[in-house]
Amino acid sequence: MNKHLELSPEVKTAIELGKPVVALESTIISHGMPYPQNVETALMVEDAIRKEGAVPATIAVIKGKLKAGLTKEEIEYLGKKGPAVTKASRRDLPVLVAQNRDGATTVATTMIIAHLAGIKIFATGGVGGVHRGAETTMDISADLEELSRTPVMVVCAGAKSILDLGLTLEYLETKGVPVIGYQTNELPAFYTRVSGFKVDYRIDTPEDLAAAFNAQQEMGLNSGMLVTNPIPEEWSMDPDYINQAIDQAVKEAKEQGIHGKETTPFLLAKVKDLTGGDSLKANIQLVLNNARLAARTARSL
Ligand code: PSU
Ligand code: MN
Repeated sequence: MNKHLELSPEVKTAIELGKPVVALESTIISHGMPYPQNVETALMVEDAIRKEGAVPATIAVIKGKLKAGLTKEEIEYLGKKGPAVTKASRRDLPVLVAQNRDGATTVATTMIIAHLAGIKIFATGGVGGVHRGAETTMDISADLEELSRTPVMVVCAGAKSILDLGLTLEYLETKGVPVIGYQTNELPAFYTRVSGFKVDYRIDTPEDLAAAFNAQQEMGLNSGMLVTNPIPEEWSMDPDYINQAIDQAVKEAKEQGIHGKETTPFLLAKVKDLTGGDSLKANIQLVLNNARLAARTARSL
């Protein structure tokens, strides 16, 4: 085992016995939702995974340790501290670890740590991608690069249209990352079930998702896989309403000169402010939905 890695007793036993384990990220806790809903959601998601017969492994960097499996206290700590916790993507790990610091893991770093721990699947809300205007800013999330090089299946609800979804798909194609629609041919756009873009393949069962991932690994392709699971119909939002809020958020980010790692958290918080509690409710439900699908898929991996 990697010397920087620390597994909780529950996660350690599950991995040793070959039981299904689902990784979860922590930037969604610190930067993705407000307190206390972030902590409530993180704990509900863990429960949902247990109910499906799998073991949840929430991932974060705590005092320089790469942790898979957090205590309730650690989740509460990350949730309460919120954006004051360092948002840790791939490039942040060396310094945080060497200096025994804390970090909330993005999709990229959650994949890295899951893979080090031997966990094959990870559930979250939305992934990072190519930002609107990236042709001049070059703002492209490290999540996409990670998907191309780390063999972990990421179950999400698509990407928010704070991003340029078309360019995000182009980038993933170039990098050889399969984009799968779960029971859909449409790329879901987080709050909505459709985006106007198509996925590469539609797969309809957890068993078939697992088979595709297993084939990828058997061939030694060593890349990740992006499974996009549409938000349940009853929680999906009106596209005009949510897209107006997103356009407004993108405009304000530009006016205020927000850039670098602040961009995504700024946009997430703005969209939430502009739509009150509506988008937060949808967000919570889609994460739960992804956790359940990931747990069922983990059983077949
Ligand atoms: N998109 C969301 N919710 C999130 C994130 C993105 O809808 O919580 C978080 C995830 O942790 C993701 C990160 O990995 O933001 C991407 O940040 P960046 O664009 O700076 O790479
Ligand atoms: Mn960025």
